[in-house]
Amino acid sequence: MSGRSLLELIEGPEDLRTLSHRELYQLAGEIRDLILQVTSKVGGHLASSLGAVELAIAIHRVFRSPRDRILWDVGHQAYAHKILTGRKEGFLRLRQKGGISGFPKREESPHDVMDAGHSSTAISYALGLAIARDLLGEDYHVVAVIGDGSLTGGLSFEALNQLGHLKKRVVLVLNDNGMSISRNVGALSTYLSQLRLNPRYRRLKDEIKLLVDSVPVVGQAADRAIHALKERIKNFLIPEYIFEELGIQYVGAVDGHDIAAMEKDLSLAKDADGPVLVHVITKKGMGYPPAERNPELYHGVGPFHRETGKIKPSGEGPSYTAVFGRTLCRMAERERKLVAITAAMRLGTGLEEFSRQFPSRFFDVGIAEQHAVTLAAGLALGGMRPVVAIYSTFLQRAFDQLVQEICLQRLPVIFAVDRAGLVGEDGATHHGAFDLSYLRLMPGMTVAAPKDQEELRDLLWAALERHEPVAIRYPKGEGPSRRVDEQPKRIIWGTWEVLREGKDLAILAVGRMVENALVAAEILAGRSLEAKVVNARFVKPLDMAMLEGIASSFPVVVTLEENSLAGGFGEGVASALQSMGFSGSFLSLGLPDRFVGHGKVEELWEELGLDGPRVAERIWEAMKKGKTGKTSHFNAGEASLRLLRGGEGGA
Ligand SMILES: Cc1ncc(C[n+]2csc(CCOP(=O)(O)OP(=O)(O)O)c2C)c(N)n1
Repeated sequence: MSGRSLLELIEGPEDLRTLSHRELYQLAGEIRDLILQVTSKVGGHLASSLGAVELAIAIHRVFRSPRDRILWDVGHQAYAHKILTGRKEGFLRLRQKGGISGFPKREESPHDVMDAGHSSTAISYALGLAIARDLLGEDYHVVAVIGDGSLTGGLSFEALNQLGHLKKRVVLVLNDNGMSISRNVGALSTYLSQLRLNPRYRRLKDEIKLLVDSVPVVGQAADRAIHALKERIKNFLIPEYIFEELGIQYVGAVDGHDIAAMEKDLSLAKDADGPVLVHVITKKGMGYPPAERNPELYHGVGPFHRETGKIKPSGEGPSYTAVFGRTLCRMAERERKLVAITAAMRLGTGLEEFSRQFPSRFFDVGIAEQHAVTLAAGLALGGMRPVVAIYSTFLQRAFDQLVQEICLQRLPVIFAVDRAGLVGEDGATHHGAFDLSYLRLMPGMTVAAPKDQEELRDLLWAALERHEPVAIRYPKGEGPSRRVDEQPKRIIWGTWEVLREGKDLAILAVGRMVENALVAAEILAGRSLEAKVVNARFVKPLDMAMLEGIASSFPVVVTLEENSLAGGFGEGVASALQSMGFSGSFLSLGLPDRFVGHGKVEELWEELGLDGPRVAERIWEAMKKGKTGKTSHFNAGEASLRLLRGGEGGA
């Protein structure tokens, strides 16, 4: 092999066609190198993407993107696809503000068929595209690449059900590495590992068919009866493929790092006139030993040392997630009925230790948030105390279950809503921007948000004493607490906490924004504006007693939250103030009514005017205008300062 770079020659997928198989493997090595170079600096979905390099090459050689539509479920494994489709330079700015996204994104490239991020959507999208194609008389292939983990999501089954029925021409590529983020779980996973581990399975099927068919039939009269009997014997003896039972042809299993073998099977699938599933076996983390050894750790990883694989510490103090995990173990020691549920995020939600200490009380349900919530409802009906740990963005999937199965019946389930607020580099699909809005509207749901990790511990213990639904939302990463011991402090349920006294205005801040409010108050104090700062740790119900006191003694009330302003805490406070007859001015700061992109959290706060100095500036500006104008409504960027007199303002 020459020393020249092949990647340099690849401007688009068509450039792959001229390369020999030997060169393709060299190219795969160069792609892996680039992925490692970039993710070791900025983090990303490393192990999944390393596992899908040869797969991306084979697919792009057999199909013609963007004419043929290639869909990557979740999209976290699509780095090689990005690099092969004209974004190798852009890849250097992966996940950075203004740079390319870590997931497929339509605005980024015609090769990205849909915006992805949440799992188990690709088969539905693919079927939709295939129906549209046929109705419009167009001619292209639709290829959906889905992992064995994502196949466990209920949405995938709903789509398979209709795909097998309509028999549309779609190629499904099952990228099976035996892993979700953690080891994949469930009956389907066990079934797939049978197919994966036993290459004789397919041969056995063919052999039985041949054997039964070769038994001679004697005489005309016996012909039909014996034919029927033969079919029954075959059905009884042959281990059927679940997919074929659903009407989807099965091809494989094929080695997902053997480009030629995959090209052969993909070409076969391409020529079929109905739905085909190509079962591809890949190794998560392929080509980078630390990720091969521990694919769970390197699934979604922060910056790491490339030579040693050592992950760089992200900050001082324990993360909220770690405090949740540790506290839950202590709670489980005290409360024997406590059970913990995760939807395929054991590590991410901090439940690793719990799963080890209490294996019979730990449930990983797969990527199945709706089921996780309903399972919790069943467990609660059966007398258990379930704690469901799900990221804010993924809990969106279970909106209806939260309403119907939990709140309507006032079941005592605790929701640990991790990754609330901005998550940074994963961007729009992963920000926890809406949980306060969607949880607030549910009757009977208590919604709480700690200002730091210690308060998370205290809220969890306090929630265990309640016999009603409680959601506690907290952000990614570390907070202000440097050390968190295990002894909880008592919290009076439903109360807010005054952190700083002032007389000119009151800032009511939620969760991580409490710190920013304190910074803002300090800056405003330098301009002779004395701000009272309140830790509004209960978003629902509000601390009405404290709010009434504030409404009657402050001319200006400001709310600050890391949630969409639409339906968020600020709206709740505004309508409460209005019903109290508050006659002062109100300013509400939070996430705007648009999707926020990716970048470091601090950069995004800066862009949105939510870091301490910008919060101070926005309050200052709004109050300056308010003081001089004293009219009904002022705009301060995304925020508005309004008088809440005479039925005006509100939400
Ligand atoms: C609805 C939803 N829940 C959870 C996640 C988090 N998540 C991202 S990838 C992943 C595992 C996917 O496993 P698999 O499809 O097998 O892909 P692999 O990473 O193993 O290649 C999970 C749980 C998500 N993206 N969407």
